[in-house]
Amino acid sequence: MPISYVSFQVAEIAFTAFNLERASDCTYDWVKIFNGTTEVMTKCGTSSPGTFTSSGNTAKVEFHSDSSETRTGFSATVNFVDGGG
Ligand SMILES: [Ca+2]
Repeated sequence: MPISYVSFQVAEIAFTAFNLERASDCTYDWVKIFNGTTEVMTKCGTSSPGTFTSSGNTAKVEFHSDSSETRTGFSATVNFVDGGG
């Protein structure tokens, strides 16, 4: 009897530029990345998240800024790739 698979896709988020206000605890301006609904990282300053790949078919990027210090922000590309299975 064959074993069937349901293929699914995962999100691949690649940050190509990243420059936010810096703070030791990222309290002012930040980017948070969620794997599904689970927060996996908070980044600020020039500490780029690099490339993040979700484990399931949902991910979220949340950006917050306050009223002071303007920088260039971030850019990212999102691809949905075959996660196997
Ligand atoms: Ca700010």
